[in-house]
Amino acid sequence: MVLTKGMDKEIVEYLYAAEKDRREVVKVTEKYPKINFIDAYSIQEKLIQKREKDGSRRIGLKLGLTSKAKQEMMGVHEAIYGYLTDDMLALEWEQLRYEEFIHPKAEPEIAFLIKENLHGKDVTAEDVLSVTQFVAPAIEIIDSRYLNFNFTLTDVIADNCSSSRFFIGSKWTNPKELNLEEIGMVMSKNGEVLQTGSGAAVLGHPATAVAWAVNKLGEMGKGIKKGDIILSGALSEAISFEPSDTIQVQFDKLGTVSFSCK
Ligand code: OOG
Repeated sequence: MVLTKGMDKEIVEYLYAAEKDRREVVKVTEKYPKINFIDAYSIQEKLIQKREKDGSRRIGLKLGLTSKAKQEMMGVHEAIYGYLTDDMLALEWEQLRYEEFIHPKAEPEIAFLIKENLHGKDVTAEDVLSVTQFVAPAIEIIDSRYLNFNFTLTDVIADNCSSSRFFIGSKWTNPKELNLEEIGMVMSKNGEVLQTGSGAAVLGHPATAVAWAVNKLGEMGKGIKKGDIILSGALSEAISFEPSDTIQVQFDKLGTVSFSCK
């Protein structure tokens, strides 16, 4: 860890202000090239603590870079995780206000709704499924605070993995009724299909991705809790959108989730 106390506070303020002011900023590693993943997760934690001081509540986790394609694009071999807070939850029946974002993109995801606490370092996909009450279709809105979504892994972890908003569809299914890796997905914008994918794109199985995050948290004595919502990672590339666009994600068996923007 190369981070000093003054440095972490400065970075947290920098990223927090960028989000509040809806402003793109230069990536953190331009100024602090030596910071590493451990530093980045520590900055992320402090950023969330700052949100909590301002009244937000942690309600779950999100995974990122879970697809091989995205890992190769970034030249990394590991996924990343960030936190979801209650103010990130967006509602399907309300239009998203474009002015609240910097340069948002939408990603298709499968959400896990957790019914029991789960901690450990050897947690498996089966363990995750056994504490999952429901799975649901979801859309994550990512909105990196960095200029043109240009960042290193360290930068994106510090920035809470570009988290911004998320939608959970209204159909909830018992995961035992499905083979999540076989679920197909089609994402369209204004009726035009732009992305397709399958559950297997998420580290082979979305529950494997969640197990990875639980084990990673386990290294720090943390875990996931009853009531958590977990976004298991994008099934395809993200797509950008503008005011008056409508994005729809249709999953085989899992249902549909959509939003429009104004
Ligand atoms: C990082 C977050 C990506 C995912 O599911 O891969 C992500 C980014 O591309 O901004 O959430």
